[in-house]
Amino acid sequence: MPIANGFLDKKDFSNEFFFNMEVGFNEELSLFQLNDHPKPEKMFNKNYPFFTGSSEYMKRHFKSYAEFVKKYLKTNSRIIEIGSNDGTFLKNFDNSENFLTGVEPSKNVADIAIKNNIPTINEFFNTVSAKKLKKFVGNTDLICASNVICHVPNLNNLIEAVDLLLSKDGVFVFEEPYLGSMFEKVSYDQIYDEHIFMFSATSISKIFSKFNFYLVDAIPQTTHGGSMRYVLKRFKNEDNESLKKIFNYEDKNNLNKIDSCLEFKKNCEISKDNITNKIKSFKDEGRTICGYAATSKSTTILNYCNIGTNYIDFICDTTKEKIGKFSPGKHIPIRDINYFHENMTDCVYLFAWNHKEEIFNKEKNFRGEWFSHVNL
Ligand code: DWN
Repeated sequence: MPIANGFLDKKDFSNEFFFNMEVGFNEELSLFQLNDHPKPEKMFNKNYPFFTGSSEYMKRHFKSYAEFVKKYLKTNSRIIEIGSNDGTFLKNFDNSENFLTGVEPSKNVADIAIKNNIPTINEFFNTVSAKKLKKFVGNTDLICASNVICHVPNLNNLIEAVDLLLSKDGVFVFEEPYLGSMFEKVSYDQIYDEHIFMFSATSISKIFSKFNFYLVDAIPQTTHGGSMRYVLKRFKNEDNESLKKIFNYEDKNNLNKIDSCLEFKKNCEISKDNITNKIKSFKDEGRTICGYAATSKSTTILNYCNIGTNYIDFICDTTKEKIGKFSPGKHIPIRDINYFHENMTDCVYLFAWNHKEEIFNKEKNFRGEWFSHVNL
């Protein structure tokens, strides 16, 4: 696999980086994870091309996520967001009532947040940056993250950093793609270099209890094709019925055992055959195909299923940092959305299937066939 967000120029084709992507399951922690991964600096640097604010739906989601966590704040509480990207989440708080700090390793996205007056430190969140932060922010009542914790290879160090900064009755809340949803939808495109872990409530509870943090709530989210919001504290609440239900679901569906992974593996192979046969039949019928949204996820699909420019003419996307470049590994040209509007193909592979409502709403004039490896 190449770097999922490593969109590149023609001149860089010959020295493109590839790694062997393989997943494993840690039975002690019930943790689905990559066996090996590229160094974080290879992915999160001054050229990271993903901006949280690229989806209107996600902006609304972050507004309601901010409303949800406000109950944990006191006057003058400090909020830290790990992996704060362009500040889309933090901008829902008033910096004069609560003190905000974003910690974001990718310089280009951190710069956007700073430009929008969101105090942001351009660093990886770990015990080193946490010790520096502690000196000038002291204790924090709320630490949040979204689609970030699964990107951090050294979870032990991350939790130690949270422990260092979080006040005694502080709360750590984060959202991540959910293992149960990935298994149900066979959305194996959630697996790529950045996503080192695919969590379940069981794995989160087991990991954090080693550090005396307790999972006190888990709330399913529709974002990114099925995510889970986890709420962790240093002490246990009274029994939470909805959390119990989630643990029961995970038990019943063997999410804490390797058996569910082996079933998933078979389903991925079936999905790969189905999608390649579908694309081949479109071609045989003389229909043209393009991709919609050059997502990180599309890198997994295209490279795992060996789909290149022999099938897909171009991928359209709204991100200016991707437009004019080529997709990682398969080198499909990335065009802007106007190009798609002027050169509509007969069929469109929706790579951002997780944003389908937003995209279908924008593309009402498209009369051809949408398709994807998951049900649309
Ligand atoms: O965890 C991660 C999630 C949150 O975001 C990261 N590792 C990277 C990224 O994953 P992704 O690239 O699969 O994210 P999305 O949100 O599924 O796709 C974003 C891409 O889709 C951007 O390149 C913009 C594009 N897009 C578009 O062209 N038109 C998105 C929308 C909503 C649109 O209307």
